[in-house]
Amino acid sequence: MTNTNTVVNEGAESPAPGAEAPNPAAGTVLEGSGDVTAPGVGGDTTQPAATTPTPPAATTPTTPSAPMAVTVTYNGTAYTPKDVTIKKGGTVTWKNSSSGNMWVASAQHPTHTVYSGTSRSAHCASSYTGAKPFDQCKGETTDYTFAFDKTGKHGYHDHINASAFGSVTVVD
Ligand SMILES: [Cu+2]
Repeated sequence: MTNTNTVVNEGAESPAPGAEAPNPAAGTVLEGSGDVTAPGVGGDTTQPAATTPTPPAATTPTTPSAPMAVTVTYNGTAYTPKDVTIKKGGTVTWKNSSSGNMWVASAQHPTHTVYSGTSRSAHCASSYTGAKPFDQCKGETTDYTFAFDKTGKHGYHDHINASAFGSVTVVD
């Protein structure tokens, strides 16, 4: 019998589990290393000012500006249109469609002082040299035009037939 020494090479030990102990330093949680500053904490959390979307400027219907020139027709008994509005510096032309004379004049009948501040006897006198009065100063079959540079509502009438009247509103 031959003993076969079966040499079992057992020497080979399994390599020491080289697994080295994990470096203790690694993964060490550095405690107290500071506050985990939450972003925004402490700071002024400036919220983007609640942006209230400004509605596109309330589209105010653009007021049609007053005209610079208006025509009023006089038929001998009434002015049409009776009340008109013009822009400051604008003019009103009274068309005399009657068969007779027309005498447009500022209120108040019979002195006509309201618009110009002077009376008919003064501003219609041939010697008058002041500003042109709002007074036709005589009856005419023709048209009459007057430029207004004073804002406000100015009443007028026909000096020949004072029951016919109207107004001119002058705006800036
Ligand atoms: Cu009058």
